[in-house]
Amino acid sequence: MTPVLQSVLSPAGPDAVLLSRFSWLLFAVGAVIFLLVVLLVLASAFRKRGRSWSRRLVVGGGLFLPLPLLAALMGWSGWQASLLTWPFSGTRIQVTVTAHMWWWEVRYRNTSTGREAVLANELRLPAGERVYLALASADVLHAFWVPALAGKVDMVPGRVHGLTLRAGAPGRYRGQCAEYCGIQHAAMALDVVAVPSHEFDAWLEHQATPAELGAAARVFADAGRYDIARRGSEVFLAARCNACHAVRGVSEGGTLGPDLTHIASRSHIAAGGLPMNRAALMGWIANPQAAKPGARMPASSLPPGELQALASWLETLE
Ligand code: HEC
Ligand SMILES: [Cu+2]
Repeated sequence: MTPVLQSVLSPAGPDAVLLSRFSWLLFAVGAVIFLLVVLLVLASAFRKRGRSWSRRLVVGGGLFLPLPLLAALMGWSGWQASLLTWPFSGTRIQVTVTAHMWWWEVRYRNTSTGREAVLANELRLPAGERVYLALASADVLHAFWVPALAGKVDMVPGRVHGLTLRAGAPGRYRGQCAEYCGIQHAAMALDVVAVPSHEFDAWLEHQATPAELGAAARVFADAGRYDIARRGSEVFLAARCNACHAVRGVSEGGTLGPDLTHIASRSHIAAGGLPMNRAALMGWIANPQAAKPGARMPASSLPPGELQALASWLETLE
């Protein structure tokens, strides 16, 4: 896997390649014009009195040179824009990405099997395949931007914007909300992971299955830790985490916060802010405001034993 990438200068999809080539062309032409203008200014500053050629040069260079150049660039940019992937919703995999203050809800629908899967802050794609994204917002203006794969698309409340994305090669890319949406706008990252097609299908099938209550037994071979993890699911319900969070197979319906059914299969929590491990989970659940001031999740005052049981259980939800 390549390192985490969030740069328009390392394009990894057809649209990003087009955009980056076009940006370099604009930069090159702009640099040439700039140099020419500097030369003309110098020439006119050091001209000998009484010579009229420098005036003609400035008029010609300042007017007649830029006009055809800019007109040509405009024509070129229109042509390049027409080559960008047109949103096409007939793809096998369709994903609804809904922006929330300040995290991403990612909902998959496999159009051939009809199966649905919900996760958060991670978008997995089969490499080389076109995937249709329906982009929406649950609250305010946000914008979807994975610089290595495609251009930005605004997410306007009450509307659905289409984007057809294709990652050229397996790898890990990074997306970021690109429209100011409140205090934690900068901490609203999206992990984009492109994997080989067969891996993707197995992954999606797994994400679509409800949480396996016996998973704790498999993960923790020793009985003591297994019991702690089992207790975690009881604490989850008793502490009313399910008012906002769904763990399919345990409690459904909570939609104000991320779906936690397979939270341990992701690399980060809190939209890229914290790594996914038990210590980070315990810190987050005890006081989300410490890591992400303003986050729309209240602190909880669970006794240390219950907090640990809860985090241990979440850690088994792979
Ligand atoms: C009032 C609704 C609400 C309640 C109650 C709530 N949460 Fe949250 N939770 C959220 C929101 C919203 C987020 C997303 C925060 C962000 O990243 O900005 C979140 C994020 C999380 C995350 C990180 C998920 C991810 O994939 O990034 C975990 C884990 C979590 N909550 C666990 C819990 C647990 C355990 C409880 C019960 C003690 C709980 N939450 C109670 C709303 C809630
Ligand atoms: Cu934002």
